[in-house]
Amino acid sequence: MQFFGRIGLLSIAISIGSFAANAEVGTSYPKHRGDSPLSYDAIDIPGGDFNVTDYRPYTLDEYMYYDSYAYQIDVAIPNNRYVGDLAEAVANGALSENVRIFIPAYDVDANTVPTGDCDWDGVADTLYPEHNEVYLNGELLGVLDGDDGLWKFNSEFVVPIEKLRFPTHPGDTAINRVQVAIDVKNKNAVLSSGRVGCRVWATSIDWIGIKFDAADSFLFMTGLGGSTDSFENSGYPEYLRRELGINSKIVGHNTANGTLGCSNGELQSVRAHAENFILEAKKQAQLIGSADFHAIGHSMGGLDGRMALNMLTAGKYTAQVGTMDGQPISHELTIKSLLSHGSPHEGTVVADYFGTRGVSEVVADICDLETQTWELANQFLVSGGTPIATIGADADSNGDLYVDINEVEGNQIPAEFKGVDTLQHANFLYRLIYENESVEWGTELATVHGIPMLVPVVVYEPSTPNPNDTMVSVRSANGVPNAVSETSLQGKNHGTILDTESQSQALHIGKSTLGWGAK
Ligand SMILES: [Ca+2]
Ligand SMILES: [Ca+2]
Ligand SMILES: [Ca+2]
Ligand SMILES: [Ca+2]
Repeated sequence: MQFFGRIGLLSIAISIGSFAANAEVGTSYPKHRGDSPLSYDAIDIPGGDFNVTDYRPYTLDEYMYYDSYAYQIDVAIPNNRYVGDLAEAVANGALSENVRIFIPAYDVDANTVPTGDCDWDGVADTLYPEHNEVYLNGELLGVLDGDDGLWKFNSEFVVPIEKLRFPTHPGDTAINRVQVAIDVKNKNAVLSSGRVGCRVWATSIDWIGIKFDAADSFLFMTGLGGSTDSFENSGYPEYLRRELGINSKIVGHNTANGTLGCSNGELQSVRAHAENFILEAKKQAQLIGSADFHAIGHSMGGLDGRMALNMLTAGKYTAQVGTMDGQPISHELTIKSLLSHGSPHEGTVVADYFGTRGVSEVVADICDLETQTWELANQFLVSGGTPIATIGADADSNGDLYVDINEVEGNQIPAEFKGVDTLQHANFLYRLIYENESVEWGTELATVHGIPMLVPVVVYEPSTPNPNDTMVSVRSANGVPNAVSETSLQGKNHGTILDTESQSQALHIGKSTLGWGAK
């Protein structure tokens, strides 16, 4: 028996993996300027949770004595890393309790007691070692350490995170002010003549860095139809915020329509969703000042997520996450993990069935959910080592091969719709998946007007029992090659696979295998 649909599958290997053409330059930030032997990128890449200033004419990289100004160094350092509620984030471990401030300083004569007659009156004055005070947002943190003629990497300034200013809304920028007052003690020294101030010491500062650690936030990927409703009504984002202190963003999309056509195996609509997702992820990265995310996909969203991982493996995608001394900082967009809820990783016979009825020609999304598409896609779709965890479910909680009114509660196909009893439809789909491996157009030899010829017929390939959530089988939902975790829930349908019980399972999986909440 031959299957018409398989011809198109050859194209999948070509279309997957052809994204390198979209490659952008990777992480970029201003180059270090200055004389200290240690650049800031020895600490971390600037941007996100590392705010740096390196280039300020007449301020940084200048050998400076005290003068009439209160502070010889006075810099405003932007912080655009949005972490939501600060206290909530710290309490849940999503944000470090402390901030560390780095200041490489040259020629801080902290250990030399000078002698001299600064006011020329013949009487030796009481003078002091170099005492350079460091302030954050007007509050004294301590003094710079160092020695004569040497660069000293000052990294001892550790302050509670509450002292640092954070943006209160995504897209906002907070300003933190770091000030250094040079040779304060000699500036205020009372000399033998009664005069005040003796110009003794000078110092030079190369750059100032403010470092904290924040956990990566979540991007929710919506299922078939792209509506954000399912996540918005699930309480899922709120649950993760309460439990982990981490904010999230729901990414929706349009339904890919028939203009994409249905060429089995090309994954045109999955790719269109993934491209849209990457675009939205870049926007979110710019708004929150971080290009690292964990992705959570429902239904088709999980497939879009795998395509996005494939695209990120094939080429670099970057997002501007902030600025440093007025220059842009770009980070590589990184999806740290993917968790899918009820995603048909091996396709679904529901799509096959509708495919044989012409629906795939109208809705390209259906086309990309067919089983034969994923038979081959799973061989080519690589995730670049990103951990993927999957959750599937069997809606038939009592195993009587019938989904009753309770078992379809919260499902996309409810027991009743506008006064019509639709329970039979849910049961039709449950049995369709339960009993069949695939539904495809095939051919059979028939005699037409006395002439033997191949005629198209719909072929049901029977399956071993295939428990499912009325849309996706447990096996398909857990069908990602090399998943780090596979979970099968009992008594959850395609809608309730996002419910509170499922969410607490997800949280456990996310924390134990996907690095959720890690800073
Ligand atoms: Ca004197
Ligand atoms: Ca000095
Ligand atoms: Ca510098
Ligand atoms: Ca049942």
